[in-house]
Amino acid sequence: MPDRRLPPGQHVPREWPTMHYGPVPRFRPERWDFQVYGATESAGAHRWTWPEFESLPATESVSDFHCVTKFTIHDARWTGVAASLLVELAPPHPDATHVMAWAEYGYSANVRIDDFLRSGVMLATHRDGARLPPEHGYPLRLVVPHLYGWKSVKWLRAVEYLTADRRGFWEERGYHNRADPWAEQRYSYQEEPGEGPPLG
Ligand SMILES: Nc1nc2c(c(=O)[nH]1)N[C@H]1C(S)=C(S)[C@@H](COP(=O)(O)O)O[C@H]1N2
Ligand SMILES: [Mo]
Repeated sequence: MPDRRLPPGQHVPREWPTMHYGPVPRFRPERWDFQVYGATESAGAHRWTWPEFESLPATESVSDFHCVTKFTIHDARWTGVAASLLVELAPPHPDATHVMAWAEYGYSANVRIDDFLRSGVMLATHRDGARLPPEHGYPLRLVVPHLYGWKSVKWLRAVEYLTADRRGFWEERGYHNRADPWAEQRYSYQEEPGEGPPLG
C-alpha cells in the first residue's frame, strides 16, 4: 500500500542518518548563549544563557522529517521550546517577514515567519525522550518539519528577524528558497521568478 505520509521521491531508511556539512561543534555551556536579534519590536537583542534557556517552558511535538537527499523519518518526538513561544518572548517588528536561523560556524537557513510560526516548529533539546546526541544538534536545534531538513538548523545559536528575505547557506548553493517537500521544492531553479531573493 502506498505510504500517503511519504512526499514524492522520498523513502524510509532503516535508521536515522546523520547529515550535516562540516565538523560537530563542542558545547561549552559557560560560553553558549542564544540570541534573537535583527528586526525585533524593541529594536534590541534578546539573550538567554544556557541555564536561562533550559528553564523556558517545554512542549512536545511529533512530526515527520524529510531530507532533500530523499530519506523521511516518521513520528519523531521532539521536546523543546515552541517557535511560537519564542516569538512571544522576543516579538518581531511588524515589518519582519522572515527569520534567519544561525548555527555554530556560520551555517544558516532562512524561513518565512508564517512557516516559523507553524505548529510543530520547535527549538528542540530532546528527540524521542533523550537529550540530542552531539551529531544531531546538541544542545539545541531548530526543527521545521514541514520543510526539507536543511532548514532544521542543528547547533542553533541565534534567530535573526529580517524585513526582507535573504538566502541561507544551502539556499545560496542551489537549493530551493522555501523547500516544501510535498511540492518537491528541492532546487533553486524550480523557483518561480520573483519567488525568492536573488541568488547570492
Ligand atoms: N548546523 C547545521 N545544521 C544542519 C545541517 C548542517 O550542515 N549544519 N544539515 C541539515 C540537513 S541537510 C539535514 S537533513 C538535517 C539532518 O539532521 P540529522 O543529522 O539529525 O538527521 O540537519 C540540518 N541541519
Ligand atoms: Mo538534508
